[in-house]
Amino acid sequence: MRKHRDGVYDVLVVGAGVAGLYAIHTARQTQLNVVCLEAGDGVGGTWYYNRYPGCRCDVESIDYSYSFDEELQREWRWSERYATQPEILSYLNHVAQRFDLLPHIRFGERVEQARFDEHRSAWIVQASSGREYRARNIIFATGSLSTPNIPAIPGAEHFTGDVYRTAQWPDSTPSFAGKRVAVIGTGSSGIQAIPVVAREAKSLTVFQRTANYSVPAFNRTLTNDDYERIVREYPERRRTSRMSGGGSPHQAHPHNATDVTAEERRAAFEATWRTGGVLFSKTFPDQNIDHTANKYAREFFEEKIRDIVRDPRTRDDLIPSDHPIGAKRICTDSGYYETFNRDNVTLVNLRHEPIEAITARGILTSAAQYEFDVIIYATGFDALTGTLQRIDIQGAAGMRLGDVWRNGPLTYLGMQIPGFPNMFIVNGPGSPAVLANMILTSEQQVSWIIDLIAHCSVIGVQQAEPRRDAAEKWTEHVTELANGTLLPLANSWYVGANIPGKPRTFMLYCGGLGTYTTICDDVKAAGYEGLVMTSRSQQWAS
Ligand code: NA7
Repeated sequence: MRKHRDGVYDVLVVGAGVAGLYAIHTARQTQLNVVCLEAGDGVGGTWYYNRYPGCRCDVESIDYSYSFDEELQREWRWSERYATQPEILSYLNHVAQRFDLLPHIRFGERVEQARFDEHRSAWIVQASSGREYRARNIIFATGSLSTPNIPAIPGAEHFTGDVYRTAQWPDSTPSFAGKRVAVIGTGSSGIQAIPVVAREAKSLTVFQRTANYSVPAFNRTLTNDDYERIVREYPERRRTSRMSGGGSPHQAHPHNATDVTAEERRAAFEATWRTGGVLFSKTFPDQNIDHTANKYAREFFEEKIRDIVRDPRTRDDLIPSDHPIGAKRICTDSGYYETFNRDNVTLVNLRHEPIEAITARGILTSAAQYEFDVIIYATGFDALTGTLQRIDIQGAAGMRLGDVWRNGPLTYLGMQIPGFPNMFIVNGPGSPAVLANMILTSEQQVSWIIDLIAHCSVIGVQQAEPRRDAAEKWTEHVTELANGTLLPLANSWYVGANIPGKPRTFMLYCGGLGTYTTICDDVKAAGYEGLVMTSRSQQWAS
């Protein structure tokens, strides 16, 4: 790998997940010297760590795959409609090998500090090995959901059984046969793991704090006929996805839920229910903005669940009552609700009996002491800001990211921060991130970032950062858009409510991937409007 003569890389990428791999590839294609530091021992990011049983992507595999290379797109065969974690991980390993990205990655190298040296216009990065790296530009491709949330439950350290975390699952899957297992958490991870663990364990007790909305995946294997059709339709499918709200080709009903008859409404909900998964949240265009439309969707959902779950009390406990459907990402399951009809499965509603402590033998709630051999934490992540705030990031004049974001994240287009020149984030706060297909959002943001870096190099600019007022305006816009929807109304990780003490602010851009892409393209076309660019001899703002 080449460096500049002064030992400074053009680009240092942090993280070798979906976005990081594409950043390495794009930097290389643009003739930039690039190095990537990855804390894990392999590529994959999210898909490297989340190895829990039942782990899958809730976006269809043919959409949740890179679109930048026609041949790659045509040659890779997904076996199922929703890919499992092992299949996605082998896909990402394939991409890393096929595009010769591995020589650029330093594995087992966690970034501990990144400090901007204003005189040299370079980032000085300290890594866990003790090595120091220097780069003109730093791209944090550290993922939206990469720092696990481990709740501080009193006594947790005294439990004498086995403890697992979905987000840090061991390489070899443990056997739960003959074991009494507890799962804490009923988000996407818990909902995927629970049916699989229940089939193996002697008993499974699910500790649920907030009931969630989950829609069956209707997963199936993909046939040769499917593939012929997919390859034929890919160009149009990708074009529609890139300009859509959520990065998938599926369109909402042409009318609002509040403007159609009860029969039409039912038929539309039934159709998206049968399509499967998160798409149910997009049945009608007004479903996430209008309380009445949302109520219709909730009522339909509730009927479905009441049809599946037999025990009346468990059924009631599984029906969400405190937030609109879609205000937390709808989960996608394979037999989740059916699992509660098994004799070996029990649901504990923590709203009725909160956890008081973990003891040597199990979990103590306000109502009972439960005994377990295994506790699985499926308790989510310190999302979007947590990973970056755990790194000591210092911008110009020693400004610390932790201080700048104390009251909530401030970004320009979700990719840059005033006072932090030549620093970029992919799928960070202020961007669509998980509200869209994250492979497409990664491609779009990385391409924009690398274009800007190349542009600066061509015109002799050493430093580029957003103006404070431009970042404030963008961040206000992100908040305003969210406030026009029902999305901030749940205590979700979207608003940081899952982490005690985290400032409550809706962190994602919810105007849709297509609109976001147009805005980013317009900013670029206007000569990177909103950025301050500094050369050795002059400084100008546009
Ligand atoms: P989530 O969706 O944040 O789910 C975490 C779950 O853990 C959720 O049910 C939480 O309840 C529960 N939780 C968190 N802390 C506690 C404590 N202290 N006690 C009891 N229960 C707790 O994370 P996932 O990993 O499942 O999914 C993350 C994303 O991955 C998902 O949105 C998809 O985009 C893919 P709460 O709801 O906070 O009451």
